Amino acid sequence: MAEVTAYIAIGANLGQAQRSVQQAMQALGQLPLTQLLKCSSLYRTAPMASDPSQPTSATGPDYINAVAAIATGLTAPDLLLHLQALELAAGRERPYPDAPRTLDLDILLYGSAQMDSAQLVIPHPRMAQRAFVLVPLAEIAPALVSAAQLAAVAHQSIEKLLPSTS
Ligand code: PH2
Ligand code: MG
Ligand code: MG
Repeated sequence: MAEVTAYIAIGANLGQAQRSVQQAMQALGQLPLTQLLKCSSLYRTAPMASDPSQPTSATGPDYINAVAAIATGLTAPDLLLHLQALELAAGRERPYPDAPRTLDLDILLYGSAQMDSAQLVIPHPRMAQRAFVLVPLAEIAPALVSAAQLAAVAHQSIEKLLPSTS
């Protein structure tokens, strides 16, 4: 089975957010055909709007964010289905865009794949605009994030909470 290294962004800002993020990391390692390779530290970040022209759409408590690296034999669409099942199991609801959430799991990178379907766009189209993605990604995969990319998001508030446990 060919294995691909994929990077998953983890976020939560409802309920026991730190716990949800840590549990999600463990759950990623238990997906079929999948091993957990690396986890970033946990970070506290202010809610950001997905659409910068709608800055008020991001509301609610601060997020806990992290990034995990996995090796997986799942296809990207199958990985997405498993991530959505983990979100649902964590009580995820989707009342409106950027609504506070108990768990969000986004595929950032899937090997060197590029895809653009109605369900899945890889690399994640907004990753370069988000310190809450780039900072933890740079922690576990420094070669994947340039200094210029980090500088471009340096004004966004992000606070390292807990060191990585792996
Ligand atoms: N996720 C979003 C929108 N805004 N803001 C922060 N700080 N962290 C997130 O994970 C996040 C967000 C959409 O998924
Ligand atoms: Mg997201
Ligand atoms: Mg998502």
